[in-house]
Amino acid sequence: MIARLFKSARTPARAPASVPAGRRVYAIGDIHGRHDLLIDLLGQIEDDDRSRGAAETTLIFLGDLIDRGPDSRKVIETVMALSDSEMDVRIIAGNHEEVFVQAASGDAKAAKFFTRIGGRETILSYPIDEADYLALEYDQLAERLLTLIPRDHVDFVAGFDDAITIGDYLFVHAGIMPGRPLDRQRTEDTRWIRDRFLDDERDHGKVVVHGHTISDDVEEFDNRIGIDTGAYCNGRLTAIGLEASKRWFLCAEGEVHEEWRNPGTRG
Ligand SMILES: [Mn+2]
Repeated sequence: MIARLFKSARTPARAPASVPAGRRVYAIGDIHGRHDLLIDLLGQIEDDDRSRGAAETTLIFLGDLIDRGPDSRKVIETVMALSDSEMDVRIIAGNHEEVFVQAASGDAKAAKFFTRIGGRETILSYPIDEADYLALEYDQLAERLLTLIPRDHVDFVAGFDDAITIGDYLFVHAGIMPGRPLDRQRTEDTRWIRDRFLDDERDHGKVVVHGHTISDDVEEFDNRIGIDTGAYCNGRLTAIGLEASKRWFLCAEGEVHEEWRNPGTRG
């Protein structure tokens, strides 16, 4: 972590990154079932957007909307409603969305893995008793998920993007594989990568805005900006705002329940 703090000081200065004239972009980090923080942050973004005057505004979700926190179903419903509204909404799939879609499609192995990474809380946000849930074997659980989770939720999540480019910025869930062309990135990297990306000091051609790896505060470097501030475990959900070469951050803060920090496995 110390090495990362000194990274930006060693990187030579270059022209500031920007988004095209007339555009304004907000990107929201990993929500992980914290519907309360999402509603708070969306309110802040609405006020901020209005106060900055007219622009073509885009709202980006950086993935991991679900799991670990208590209200994943409500998060999906809220984001579905937003994407059906007039607003320009773009949503990136995180590693948790990838496993959710596999588990909700009847795959028992995926269902087992899902429950190990906080999917238990997502499942229990749908109408099933905890006792019923605990009584199911994984193949039974996978079958139950086919009807428990509405198909329109699964189809919605399955349609999320892998990466979005706007101006000098690239938005992805986890990061990119350094040295590989940005238009030839693999989803296993953009959804799952950690240290090989986080520790790399090269100019990637775009400033990479990402979530996935939690930090206590925003990690802002010349080549990447990490905004996963740990909604479920630190009680902080962060958004970045971008316009021309300006950059700013908004944050919703709330309490953390101890059980969210320790997503249980089944049985
Ligand atoms: Mn993630």
